[in-house]
Amino acid sequence: SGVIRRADYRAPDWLVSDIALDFDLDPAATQVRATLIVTRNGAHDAPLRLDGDGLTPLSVKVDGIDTPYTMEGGTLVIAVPGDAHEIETRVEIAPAANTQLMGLYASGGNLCTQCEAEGFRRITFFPDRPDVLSKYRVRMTADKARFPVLLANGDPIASGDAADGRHWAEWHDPFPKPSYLFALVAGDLAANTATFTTMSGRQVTLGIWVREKDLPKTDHALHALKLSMAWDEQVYGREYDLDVFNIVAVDDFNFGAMENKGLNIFNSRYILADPDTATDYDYDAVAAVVAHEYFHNWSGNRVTCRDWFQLSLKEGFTVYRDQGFSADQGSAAVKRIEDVRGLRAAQFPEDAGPLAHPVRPDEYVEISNFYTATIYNKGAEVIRMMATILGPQKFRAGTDRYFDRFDGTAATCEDFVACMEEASGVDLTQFRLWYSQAGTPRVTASLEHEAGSGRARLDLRQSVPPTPGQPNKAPMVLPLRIKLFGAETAQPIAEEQLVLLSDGDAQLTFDGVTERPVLSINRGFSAPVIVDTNRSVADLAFLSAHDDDPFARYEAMQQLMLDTLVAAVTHGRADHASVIEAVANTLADPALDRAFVAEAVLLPSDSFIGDQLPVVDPEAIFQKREALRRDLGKALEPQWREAYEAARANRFEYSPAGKGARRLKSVSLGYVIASGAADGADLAFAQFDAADNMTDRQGGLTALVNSESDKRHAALDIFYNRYADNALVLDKWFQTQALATRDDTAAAVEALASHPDFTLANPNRARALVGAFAVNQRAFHSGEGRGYRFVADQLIALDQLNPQTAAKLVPPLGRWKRFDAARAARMRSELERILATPGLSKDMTEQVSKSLE
Ligand code: BAL
Ligand code: ZN
Repeated sequence: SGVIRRADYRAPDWLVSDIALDFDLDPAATQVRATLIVTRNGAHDAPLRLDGDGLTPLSVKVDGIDTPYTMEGGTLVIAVPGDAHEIETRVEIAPAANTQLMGLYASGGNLCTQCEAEGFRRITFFPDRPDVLSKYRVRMTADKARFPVLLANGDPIASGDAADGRHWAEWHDPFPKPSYLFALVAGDLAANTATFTTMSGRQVTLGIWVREKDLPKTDHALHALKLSMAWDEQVYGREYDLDVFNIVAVDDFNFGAMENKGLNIFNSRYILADPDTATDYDYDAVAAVVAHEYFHNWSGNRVTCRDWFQLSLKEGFTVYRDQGFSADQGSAAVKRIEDVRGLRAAQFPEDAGPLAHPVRPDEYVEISNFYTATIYNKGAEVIRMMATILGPQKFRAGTDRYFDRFDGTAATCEDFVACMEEASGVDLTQFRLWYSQAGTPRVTASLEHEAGSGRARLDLRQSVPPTPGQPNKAPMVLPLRIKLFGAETAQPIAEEQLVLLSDGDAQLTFDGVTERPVLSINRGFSAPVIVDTNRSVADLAFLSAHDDDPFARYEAMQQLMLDTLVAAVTHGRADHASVIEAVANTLADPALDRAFVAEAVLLPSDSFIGDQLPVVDPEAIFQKREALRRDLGKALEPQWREAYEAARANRFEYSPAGKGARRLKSVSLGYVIASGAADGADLAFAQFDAADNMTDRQGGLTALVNSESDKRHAALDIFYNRYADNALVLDKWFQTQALATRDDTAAAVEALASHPDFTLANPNRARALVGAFAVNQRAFHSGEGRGYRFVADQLIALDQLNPQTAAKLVPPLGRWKRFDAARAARMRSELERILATPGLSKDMTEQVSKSLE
């Protein structure tokens, strides 16, 4: 059945201590010679099996002698007599024909690699599993004019000219690594370089390699790299270990970036940034991804994963690390809000749907399908909870122990947790359920106050929902930061405490409570759970004005908005007064930073509102949300204009304050337009036209594209022409239209699929149009299945080129159970049509068949 199970893990039969790779590079036909030093691992007589995918051996030698072999599917099987041998294989591959973007491929005329998870087997025969660690020596020969720069992992050793206008370079990586971290790049590239001095005084040469014309856009990434290197020394005591650290940006990339040892390869969208082409969001993302990949040098590379079931060992931990880095660069509160918003947008629906899986999965068909929000973002929350439970010193003692003990080896999630326990003395036995049980836990919290006795009682109850393959769940350890405030005095009744809810239910009592208490719970989002409380509108409004935990304050406002919108969708109520008052108070509070205000006054997204309802009604949600937006816009129009004007005069500066001002400006503009003000479209066009940065320009464009104003056509044309030669900005042009809230979005998106600049061959472009449209809840679900058909057609076509990227776009169609019967039937029938496509990839087959269950 092709299912790989965690329980079946066995240590490798053969180890490879060293590998020498010799590449004769050519886009059409690259020759690869690999020389492996292999040793038998344990007492067994199994043959040597080397994974291959689409490879045909040109020759196979054992200890220098041509040797017979067999092929089992793609795997090369060689019966070898002894316990230690030198194996040499030769293959020819065609990078230019590689549309999957896995293995060695061509992008923008350059050659590059992507090997995680199982791309190395598309380059050469090898035991392509993360627990086989080898020292790599790489020699590349290529046409010097076409590929003047030759890079690989580790440190450069030697280079020189060869015959016929060719040249060569040799690189050596002294750190044993798994094959998924192998990389090479050959291209016409220029570098922005700098030197970093590590904490022990070693000099490291940093290089960000891009097309020459993009060099001016690399300063932000280079700066972020230096900050990351210093941060990892200060916060985790981790130092860089090679003489060079190179990053290469490429336009065609499945992931965001890849942490190959000493040679990170990035999707160019996470490297290139300047004010004219990158939004504040892009700037933040560049810094976060640069940090993330850099941090992998320890959490991923020096200590890697035993098998792919342990993927969250490196990804969850590294996301937690990059979140901490970003929090330290700007507003920690806003960063937490952004991260939780992201978790709720991507991971909560995943955990509630057909593709739900534990942070440490038990089985998979195609590992590429498990680079998910659960592995990454829920995984990061699991690490965060351990840090919360242990406290900073013990957590740091735990990470020190983990890095020291497992350096140079392939570890498991269990190893990490055991280090945390040993370093802290805290028993994490029950906590481990976070690794094995899928589904978002739900907490019910109800606070009762007896004015007579002055006693308050908080009842807590938890439940973990069933998920595929896991019908019954045990209670988990939920770290809940809790505080009570007095409704009259706004003073704390009880100081914050960390409650570890580990039973199905628990009671807490508070004595001497002389005024009505208001509950602040899951402060800082201390546990990644859904909390239902019996808090009234008045309580939520109170917290939105007085809670001293910024996240809890934001959360109270969100809950107030959600309750209002859910009541509107469910019962047709339109009581907007409380939300308007709470938003007015927040806007008027001079103590709050602008970025926080912008987050707090933003309504929950259509899809998050849908997640609260038993059956999602996309049109009703959209209309009720628009009605609240309109009322907020009208009631507070002077305040929105004031907030807008206050931010307008600022010149661009990338800083937390500048970003906050721009964010509030765009949000305010949205509300001014929502109010129906006659000058709304003019304001938006003026902002679009006069902008000195992409955040404002795209903000103006988005407002126009969502409107009925004729100016939207002119703005789209101007934008297109201005950035016609910039692929990353054209992605924004496609995406803004795919996310539009207009009635005709589905038709517009279909037309855009025939635009000369649209291509499925580039993952960023495919995601910008197809991926964005599929998460535009109202547009995707409009038109009696038109949106579903369009997306299914695109996925079928994309699967032919790039199964990994296609399979990642399946989840919106897989959410059919959340919709009414007519929509569900149409969505299912598109999934069935995809599944019936001849030659469908393993990636798509797994995602689609699970989505139909
Ligand atoms: N390891 C794949 C890309 C990333 O998570 O960094
Ligand atoms: Zn990662």
